[in-house]
Amino acid sequence: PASSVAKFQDWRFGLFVHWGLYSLPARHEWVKNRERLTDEDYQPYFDHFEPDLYDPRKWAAAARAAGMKYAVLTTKHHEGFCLWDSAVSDYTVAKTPWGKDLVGPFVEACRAEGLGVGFYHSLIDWHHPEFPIDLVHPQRDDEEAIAKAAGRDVQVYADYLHAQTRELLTNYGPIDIMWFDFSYPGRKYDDGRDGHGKGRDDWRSEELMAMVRELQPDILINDRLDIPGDFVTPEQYQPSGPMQRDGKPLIWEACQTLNGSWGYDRDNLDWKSPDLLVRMLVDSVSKDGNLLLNVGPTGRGEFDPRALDTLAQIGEWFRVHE
Ligand code: FUL
Repeated sequence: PASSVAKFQDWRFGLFVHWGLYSLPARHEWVKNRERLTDEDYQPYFDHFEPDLYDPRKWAAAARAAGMKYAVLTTKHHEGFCLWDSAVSDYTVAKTPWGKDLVGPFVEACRAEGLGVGFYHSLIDWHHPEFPIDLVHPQRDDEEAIAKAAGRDVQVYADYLHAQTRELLTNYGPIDIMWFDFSYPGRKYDDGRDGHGKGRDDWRSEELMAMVRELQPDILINDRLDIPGDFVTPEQYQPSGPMQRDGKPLIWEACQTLNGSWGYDRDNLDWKSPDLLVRMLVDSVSKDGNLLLNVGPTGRGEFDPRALDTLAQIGEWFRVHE
């Protein structure tokens, strides 16, 4: 709806939060993939997931003070771990030592701070038993795993995806943004074999989008379902001007990291300066877009002091210039 678009464009600046089991190894949210980790290798992060420092009111307050107007949380990233107590999965926070929902307190904290709320949800799932081993799967080089996975049915996974999306958009009140993520296209192996890349037919994207709109009539949906959405999502780059397609303006939101990684990456020292980030924000706004700036909380659930300091300095820029 036009009113949701107007609100979104008025917000301009949001917080992206990438949080999951990968926050424990603290070396990029693709760690399972990059290091070809098996479910078994990855299990210790699940068994030790206990974010005792989690206080989303602190996150929301830091976002607000930085001039941000909305926040988008990863309810599930590619690793498949669910930050809420999903009825259709055991691979959830409810089954870890922490034992309770993380999404509800996040939504409440954002609302209390006057922030809009969005859910990032991965269409990729490196844990689900029916998610095919495609060319970009952690087990892509493991012949035995590939042979075992031969009969996997992505439609069973799609049912799961739809059921989880329904839970998320039913149980937490009004949600402003649904940010689906699929980051690699369907491809074939060099010898022509199907690489099991996925797209709209695998996710049943039209049906999924219709359900999202039915459950949350005012929501905005991004463009990563392999069908057009309400806004487009340039990732880690700034477009050269106002974005458009066929001569018509597009609603857009650039997403950017603090240091190149979305998940907490403790030893990565490549931090963008607050000055550069302010320039990125000004650049986005001057081109009629939004900026969604990411923080990857630690495994214990707090923002790294370097992230907090950066947010505070952006807030200081607002204080001086607003
Ligand atoms: C990408 C994902 O693969 C990254 O891990 C991150 O979530 C980014 C925002 O989208 O496509």
